[in-house]
Amino acid sequence: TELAERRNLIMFNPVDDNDYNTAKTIICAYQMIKPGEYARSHRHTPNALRLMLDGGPGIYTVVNGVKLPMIAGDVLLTPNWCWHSHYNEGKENGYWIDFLDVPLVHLLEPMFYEQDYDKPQAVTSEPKTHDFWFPYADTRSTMAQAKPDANGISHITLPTPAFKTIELRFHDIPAGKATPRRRTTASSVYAVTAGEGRTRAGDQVFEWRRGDVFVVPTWTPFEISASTDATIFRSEEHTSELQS
Ligand code: GTQ
Ligand code: FE2
Repeated sequence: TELAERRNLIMFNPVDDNDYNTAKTIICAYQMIKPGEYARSHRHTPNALRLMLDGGPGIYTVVNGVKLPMIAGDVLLTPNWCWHSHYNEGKENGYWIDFLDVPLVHLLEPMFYEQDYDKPQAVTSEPKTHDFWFPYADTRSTMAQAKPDANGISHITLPTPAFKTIELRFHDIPAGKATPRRRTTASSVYAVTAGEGRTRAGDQVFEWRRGDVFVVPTWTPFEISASTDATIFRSEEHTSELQS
């Protein structure tokens, strides 16, 4: 971590000469934080969010001075130009998935980045609830109220007014259920928080389970099916969405 900005593994799509993007407008990475470590504070114009996978007590992120816990299943936002740093004061490794719209900002051009390495970010508050923090316990209770669609799949969309182009959803797909085959102009990355299943995208099939990430390229027909009860998180970037 003295040499790298973050202990992260970026999931680039090995197509053409690409060496960075996960989807056309999104990069996705696994990030790890070991006990006693902290990821120093910086801010950038790309929007970022994290989906916590695994870890014990004492792992948290600080966004503009606000301290937010990171517990498995939690979603944490760091909207553009917010200072953010991550900490592990516990005994277990922490693992999460980062989603950033860096490739979109590359295309639009205004990439700005600032760092503040001299001291850890000062914590000014430690709220019980916050607009940038979606605890998994709340996600589960909201999901319990959701009415399954015609295919038996329940969805919730996280209220994220700070994000203008990224939509975040959780999907509960019961064992044996599947989405209809469809395609969309949106750019989507999916992360599995529970269960197992498969995604058929074009003529390729990907088996997945908890902790995995898969991407469906825009305008590729796909369907997602669960072999055990499964929960999938979707980060989708779109200006306006067209489906067929
Ligand atoms: O944690 O702030 O995977 O700035 C890539 C860029 C994580 C972060 C990444 C970042 C971060
Ligand atoms: Fe960052």
